[in-house]
Amino acid sequence: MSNAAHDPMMNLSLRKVDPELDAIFVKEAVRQRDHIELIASENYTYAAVREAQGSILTNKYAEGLPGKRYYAGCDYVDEAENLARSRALQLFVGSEHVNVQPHSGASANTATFTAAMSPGDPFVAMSLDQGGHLSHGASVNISGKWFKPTFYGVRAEDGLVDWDAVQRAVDEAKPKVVIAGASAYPRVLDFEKFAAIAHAAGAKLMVDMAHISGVVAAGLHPSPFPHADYVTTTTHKTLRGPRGGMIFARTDEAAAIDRAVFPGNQGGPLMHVIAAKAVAYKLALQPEFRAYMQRTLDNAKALAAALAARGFGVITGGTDIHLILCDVTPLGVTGKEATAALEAVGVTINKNSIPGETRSPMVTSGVRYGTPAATTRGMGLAEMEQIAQWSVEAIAAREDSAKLEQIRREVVKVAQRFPVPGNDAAELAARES
Ligand code: DSN
Repeated sequence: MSNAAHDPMMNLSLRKVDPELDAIFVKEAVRQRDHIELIASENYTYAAVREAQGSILTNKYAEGLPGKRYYAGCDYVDEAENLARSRALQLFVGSEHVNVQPHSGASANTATFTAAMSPGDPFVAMSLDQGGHLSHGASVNISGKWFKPTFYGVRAEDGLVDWDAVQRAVDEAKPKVVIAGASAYPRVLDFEKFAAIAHAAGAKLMVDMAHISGVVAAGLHPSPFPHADYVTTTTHKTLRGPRGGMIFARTDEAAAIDRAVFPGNQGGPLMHVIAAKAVAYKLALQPEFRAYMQRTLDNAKALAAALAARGFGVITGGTDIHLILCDVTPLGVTGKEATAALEAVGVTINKNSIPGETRSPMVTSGVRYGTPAATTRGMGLAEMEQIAQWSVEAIAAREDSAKLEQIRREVVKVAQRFPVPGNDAAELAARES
């Protein structure tokens, strides 16, 4: 009996099985087509990555590591995971060991914490409101509940890492781990200097390169290797792979990291996602990826300059990477108001705290822009200038719905000139309600 005869639902398309959900996909595809995506942590992944991520590898359980699984039938998923591992090590020159199983950046961080520390142990990290990440010790996160963070930040006068504060935090806390890495820091992080401070205090250096892993892979940001003892990352931001995480470690920390991922923090790895990571790493090794990353950084510099020219308070005066942090109070708005005005015209950014922040995280004085997604669509310097102009116009017109609608139509026209990978424009137009 064929599977279709046994259960006719097995081989039907999403459109046939679940029109309600399919209609949501169409709406999201239209949103992606008609909006300009400038959230610094987002990107559009490759067709080949989506193919691997939607593949039959989702059917397989494979607890353990290649060659050492708890289930039979893992020969081929072992091959896929080994490809992901060897390509990751090739991509990040100087790395020694990698675990490609973490489901996300936050779970990679939690696993690393549990490998490197015991509950109650002290560590040092950049505070969330100065550019750090939730999983680096925020009181609402497991990292802040189970471990003991002491924070450093950036200097109020120039927005750059406050090295005196880093040293002070290390002297006071006597940490097991120092974390370097941020979600809203637009400049190069000096990993060598972080390593010198951490190691002199007998601490391990953990670098969270989630935002910049694509920039590092392309050789356009100094590498955390060989300075860091642990390096965590997501795989879907500048690296442009599937949504997920991974952890690099020195050889002598390899077993502890592997145990912390499984069985410490996770059960079965997502083999379809691991296969998709392998595809993304292969593509990141190509010269086209380096060229893409260079265009992303060129766009970010151009956008920072164009925003500054229109009155945005660009923190640190510019950017070295793919993201820009701005104080919007010189324009007479909060981060929340600026984000809402831009969303109304189809330009998607996020509100963000800025150094010396006085407002709550739900309001903020700043916004964050990023260029990885728009650059993947093919946008360039002219579009960056245009985005800055729309930004200032939308903020000025935030109470004027007719003007906002006029800008939104201009945004849609430009956005549709740059197709979203995976969106078939003709099919989408036909299905749009
Ligand atoms: N949520 C991501 C960001 O936007 O930076 C970090 O995980």
